[in-house]
Parts: sequence; structure tokens; C-alpha cells
Amino acid sequence: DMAVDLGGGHRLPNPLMTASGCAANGRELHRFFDVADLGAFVTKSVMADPRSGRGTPRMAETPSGMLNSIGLQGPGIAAFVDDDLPWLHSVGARVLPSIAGGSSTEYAHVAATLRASRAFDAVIGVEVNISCPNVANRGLVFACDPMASAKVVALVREQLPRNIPVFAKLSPDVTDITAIAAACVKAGADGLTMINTLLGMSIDTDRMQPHLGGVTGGLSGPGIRPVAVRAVWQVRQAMFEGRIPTVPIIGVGGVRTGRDALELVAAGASAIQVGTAVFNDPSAPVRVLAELTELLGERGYARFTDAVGAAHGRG
Ligand code: RRO
Repeated sequence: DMAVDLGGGHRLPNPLMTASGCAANGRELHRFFDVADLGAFVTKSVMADPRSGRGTPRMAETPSGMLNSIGLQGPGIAAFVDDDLPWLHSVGARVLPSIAGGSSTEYAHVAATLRASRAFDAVIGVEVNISCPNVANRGLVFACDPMASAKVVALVREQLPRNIPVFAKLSPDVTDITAIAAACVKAGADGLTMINTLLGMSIDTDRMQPHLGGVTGGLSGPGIRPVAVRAVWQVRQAMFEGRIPTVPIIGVGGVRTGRDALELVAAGASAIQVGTAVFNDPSAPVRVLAELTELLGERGYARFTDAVGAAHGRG
């Protein structure tokens, strides 16, 4: 039994999700598999207004993964609720929209507009992206400051009905991720998504110039998987020790196989997102689900949820 409930009474048939940003708003991936087969579909972070994003090139390959400096390109929340969300609703997807803002009031406006959408029935939660590495001023990465994180989370929480859990998406670029996690949960976050990309950079040594138009970018893919495992493990451990109230964790970072997913589950993740892997294999999320299901069976777990946090040795 792969079902999981991440809050709000929404039963997800399985714990696999897309990772925000890597699958746009679903139409492309739906050509490869039925997006309603996923536990949930996480959309690209949307802000109040349409945005063209950063200068090109916006993606660069490295031996450890991919760098991106998209810069929050997107249609804006009005177009999202008029077009993208109704389409996802029409195909039966359970949607976890990712929202972003340049200020806490912008986050609140985006959340309130979402709530008023005619397709809001498709929404099973909201992911609050406080950790985009590609904003103009690194000082504006809310997830690097506990007070700024708490303010955004509390304002978004106020805009949404109680049965819509709010997940704060955290950055790995912090000294103590448990401090940020604690601040978010105290401010009303019903869950945590860990991790966003890790700030990186690469240089073209023929041109002696940065590869990315935005100079720096977020590293995703295999290189950040151990960072994600560590972050999920540390925060779950802090929950076991009572330093943070226990809420569900969504694990994300470099998952390409069922074994990668199981590693995050064992660290404490109750759901798994697949991002960068879809660029080489668009069906990766459903393949990872099949592989994870098989691995859990081999290890004798009757229910997916029995394996969550198993590496903490408290079972
Ligand atoms: O759009 C982006 O550049 C971006 C975002 Br919002 C994010 O949260 N993480 C990332 O790697 N890129």
C-alpha cells in the first residue's frame, strides 16, 4: 500500500510528485504519462505578475548535475488560475502549486488569488517557495533568515482554508536548516519540502566567461542528493528529539531511481519529488514509483509509511 496523507485529509495514492520547475505546468509530461497517476503534481513557482526571467543561457550541465538560472520565469498568478490550474483539474491531477513572491505581501496575494480559483478543488496543498537561489539580491532569499521565513509562512497560512496544508520549501544554503525548519513550523507550516537547489556556478574556460547568463545558478541532480538526504535526516531527527513539532517532510534532490527515493524515505521523507531526472527520462516519476514499490516489497514493508524515517533506528 503506497498511499500517504500529507495533511488536510487528502489521500494521495502514492508518494511520488514532480519537483517544482522541472515539469512546467504539466502539459508536456502528460504526453508521456498520465499526470493523475502521480501522488501530486507540483507546478513551477508562480508570482503575482508575468515574468520573463533571467538572461540566457539559463541552463548548464556539470559532471555533478545541472545548473539553472531561470529567474522565476512565469505567466503570473492570474494566467495560472485561468489556464494552467483548470487544465490540471480537467485531467484529474492532484495539484500542489508552488508560489513565490518578492515580498511577504506578494506571497499573500498569490495565495489569496489561488484560493479564489474556480479550479481550487484540484489543490491538495500549497508549496511556499522561499528558497529560489536566482533572485536579484541574495539577501531576499527568505529561507536564509528564520524571521523572514516565518513571516511569509504565517501570511500564506492565513489566506488558505485549514484543509490545505502549507509546505515551506527550504534552501540547503544555510548553516542550520533545523533552525529555519523550526521557524517555519512554528509560524504555521504544515509540512516542509527539502531541498531547493544549491547555489553554484561554472565557467567556460574557452571564452573565460561564466556559462550562465545569470552568472550563478542552482545546482540540481546527482550532486545534491547527499545534501538532500542530510537535510531531511537532520530535520527528522530534530522532530524525533522534540526540537521541532513533527510534520510531514517532502524529500527532493537528485532522485533518479527507486533506490535514490528510498534513501530519502529512510531519512524521513513521507513523499518524494523527481525533478532534473525528467530531462533525460520524462517518465522518471512513474518509473521511480514502480522501482520504489518493488524495493519496499523486497524489504518486507507492507505499507510505504512504515519505511518513513527507518534509518533513524526508532522503529
Ligand atoms: O526560477 C528559478 O530560477 C528557480 C527557482 Br524559482 C527555484 O526555486 N529554484 C531554482 O533552482 N531555480
